[in-house]
Amino acid sequence: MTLEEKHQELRTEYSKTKYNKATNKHLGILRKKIAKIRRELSEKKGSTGVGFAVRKTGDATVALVGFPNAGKSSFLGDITNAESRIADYAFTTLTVIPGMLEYNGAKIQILDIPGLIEGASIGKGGGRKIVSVIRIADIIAFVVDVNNPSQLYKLIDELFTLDIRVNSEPPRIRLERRKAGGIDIEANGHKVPAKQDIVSLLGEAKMYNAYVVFYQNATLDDLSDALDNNITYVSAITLLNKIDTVDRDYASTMAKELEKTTGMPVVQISAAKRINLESAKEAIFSRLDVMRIYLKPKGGAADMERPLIIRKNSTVMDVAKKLHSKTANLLKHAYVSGRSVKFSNQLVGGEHRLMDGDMVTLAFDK
Ligand SMILES: Nc1nc2c(ncn2[C@@H]2O[C@H](COP(=O)(O)OP(=O)(O)O)[C@@H](O)[C@H]2O)c(=O)[nH]1
Ligand SMILES: [Mg+2]
Repeated sequence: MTLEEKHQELRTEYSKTKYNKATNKHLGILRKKIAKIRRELSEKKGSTGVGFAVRKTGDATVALVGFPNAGKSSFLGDITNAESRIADYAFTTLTVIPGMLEYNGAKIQILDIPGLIEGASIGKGGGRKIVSVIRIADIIAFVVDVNNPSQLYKLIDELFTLDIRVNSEPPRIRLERRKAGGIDIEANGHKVPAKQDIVSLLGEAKMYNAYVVFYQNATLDDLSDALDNNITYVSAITLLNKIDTVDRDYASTMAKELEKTTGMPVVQISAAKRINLESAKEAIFSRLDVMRIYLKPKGGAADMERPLIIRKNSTVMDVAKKLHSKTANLLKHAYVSGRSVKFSNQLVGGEHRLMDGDMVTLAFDK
């Protein structure tokens, strides 16, 4: 059997297997096998690592992912300013259409990725290209037709076989190669696989001497993910579109169900009738894990129109680095007003953690 035939066979078995508690494990194994064959196929075709460049601009990037006709282009057109829309990028087998959304003072680049159709990416290297776009994205926004909600599961699985894990964290397992001494395992009281299984899995990766530390309960699948540097972890939200075409109760039942099974926020929208677009923007913004910091020059007024957009949990020093990468080490202290402090204009050091909406004045050594 050729690799292509094997791939097709596994996909057929996969799509015939119904989701339930009993088949869950089997499906997981199938997904792993499909991912492995797909990797081998793309290596054979010499297309591994052939990504393509999308210019990353703005404060953050969102990838729109969905089946054809789910409403991606309509949504992009709704929320991005036509004037600020950049010309389309054309690529040989894949086109990515970018738009810019301004929200809460942040410039958010939205990339419409057409062509993520079940199975279609295989063989043309298309899968790797999709991966290269998703890798530069901070989050994914799935666009799903409310009339066909199971699209969401298919999309998540499709990405899984492309080594993209949606809404999951990298396993907290430390792997340290050693020169000798065999495999040493530190379970730290967590539930971990049997030693012989760990040894044989590491053996497949040609790791015969290593120190393995678990910081969480883990399965062999988790360990296999920890061994793999090609896996991308990304968080996502779902836009459940075309709610104008169904009963309101039906739409909310579906939204709740998807939220429960996938653990991600689901926003009900209609791109065509422009329903709930504000909630969609808000959901995107809060999933981005960024915050707004208002900069106030000493003795001047803060610019309330253009906040600095920076990762949540950033410190005063992170802000200094983002503003003045070369002179950040000259930071003396800062004055902060807002939720992260008790008083307004409170004197803080570089290590102080800021919160969304804080106002900051930086003081540097001359
Ligand atoms: N009724 C309805 N139709 C929609 C909605 N959003 C998109 N459509 C229609 O669905 C079709 C596909 O939309 P499009 O944005 O091109 O989908 P894409 O292939 O995901 O980019 C078009 O005919 C749209 O007018 C919606 O919210 N409600
Ligand atoms: Mg489209």
